[in-house]
Amino acid sequence: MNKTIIVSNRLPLQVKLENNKLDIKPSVGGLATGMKSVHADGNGIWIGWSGITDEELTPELSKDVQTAVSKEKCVSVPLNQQDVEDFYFGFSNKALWPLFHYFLEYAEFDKNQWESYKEVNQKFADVVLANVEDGDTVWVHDYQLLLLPKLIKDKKPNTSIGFFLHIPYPSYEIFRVFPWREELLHGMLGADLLGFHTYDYERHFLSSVKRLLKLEVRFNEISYSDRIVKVDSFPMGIDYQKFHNAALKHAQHTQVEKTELHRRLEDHMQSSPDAKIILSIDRLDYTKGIPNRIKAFEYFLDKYPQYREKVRLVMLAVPSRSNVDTYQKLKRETDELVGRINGKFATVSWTPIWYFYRSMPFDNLIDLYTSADVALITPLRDGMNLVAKEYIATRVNNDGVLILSEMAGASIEMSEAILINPTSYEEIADAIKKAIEMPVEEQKSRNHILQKRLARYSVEKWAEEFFKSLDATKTIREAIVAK
Ligand code: ADQ
Repeated sequence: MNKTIIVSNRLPLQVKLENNKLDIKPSVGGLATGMKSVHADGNGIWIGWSGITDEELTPELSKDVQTAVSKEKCVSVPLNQQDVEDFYFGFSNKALWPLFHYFLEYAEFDKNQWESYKEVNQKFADVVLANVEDGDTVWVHDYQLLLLPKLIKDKKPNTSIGFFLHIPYPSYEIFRVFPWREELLHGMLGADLLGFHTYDYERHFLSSVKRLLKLEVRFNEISYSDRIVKVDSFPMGIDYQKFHNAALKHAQHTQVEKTELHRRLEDHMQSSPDAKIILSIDRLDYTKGIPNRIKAFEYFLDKYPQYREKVRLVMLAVPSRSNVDTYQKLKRETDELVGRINGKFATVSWTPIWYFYRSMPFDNLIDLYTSADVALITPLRDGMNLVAKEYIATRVNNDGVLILSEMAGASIEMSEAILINPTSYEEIADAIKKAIEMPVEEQKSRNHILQKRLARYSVEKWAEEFFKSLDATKTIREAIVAK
């Protein structure tokens, strides 16, 4: 029986090693949810790194990891510390991530790290090749594995290979800067179907292929040696019901069932019923536009002083890649800005910004989403942005206002939100005012449309559409062979 193999940098598991004891839990991320039905189906497997380096494992523990992950239908790719340093923190996050998000000034193109990127992609390929058979389908995810499709296709041409990029694909003028640009494109073109979040990313990719590789492109199909590679956009959705139902349940929690955060937020609302909560949630990443958001909030408090003590920005920043220096700098800048603005405006009874630098459990995430009158999401670049969609899914009474950056892929499907240019403090400040003053009826009518759309195009639907399209490429391949 043919099977489906999912490949991503990390396995959908949280693997912890404490006192030589393994603790393995399924992770709850969006991708894991979207793939759940595919992964649970038949004899499919998921290949990726467990999060534990070779150096941390004795041969015995290494066997234990394989046995434990295989119970979850996963196979782990062994990576050593140097791989993680050069391939992940190095090339993936210091070259590809900034380049693809238009942060050229942060991109470092280090030849040794590029070599490591190639070696690690080969390590992933070795594990895939040891598990794949003719007729199987392989779905590769994200920017850490751009070379993998070709490494598989070259050895196993009779497999269907899909690739999905979770981050933006930059315009040709940005991509052409990359020193190993042709090799990277050839790596991606090993796939039969390449998926992007938006039509613009798809268009940018096709333009790079045309201009750098001089390949023939007809609509969204590329003639590549004796194959046709299809390119399409598949905007990723969320597990809508999970967020919506959690919010419904949240509203019925008894005093004992409420989390500490829930109670604190309720106290806040009771003590100042007119005060509005503006929420932002993101990984602490320079692409997410955190400093410009804080500065825009300062601008708002300066421009509209009547709202001082009437609004609070609750900002959750999840620690991310904290051993990369640009992320450390961003952390310092964020801490300083929050401190400065709180110092400038705070009164004995009011702190304008509540800033949490940590990861929070799902229940607390729901506490925050459901308590927020406004969600302020201002990335400078973002492949999609699922937080915007999750906020809308939790608005069980249909109220609440989403302010969303035009630079997030999600803005294409969420035009009922207040869309802003994240570099304009003026626009953000005016959007905050508009959001706070928006009549409830208008909030509801905007959110009603958004919710209907999000419920329909869920993450399961996204995976289903991708597979349908990948299956169709199989039919085209068979027709070409038959000719
Ligand atoms: P990310 O850059 O991580 O993803 P995003 O799409 O916003 O960004 O997803 C973040 C996820 O983490 C959300 O599902 C959110 O619920 C969760 N999360 C955020 N803060 C949390 C916290 N404190 N505790 C626990 N969970 C938290 C990349 C791309 C995006 C793209 C996604 C999916 O950069 O543009 O939308 O992949 O393709």
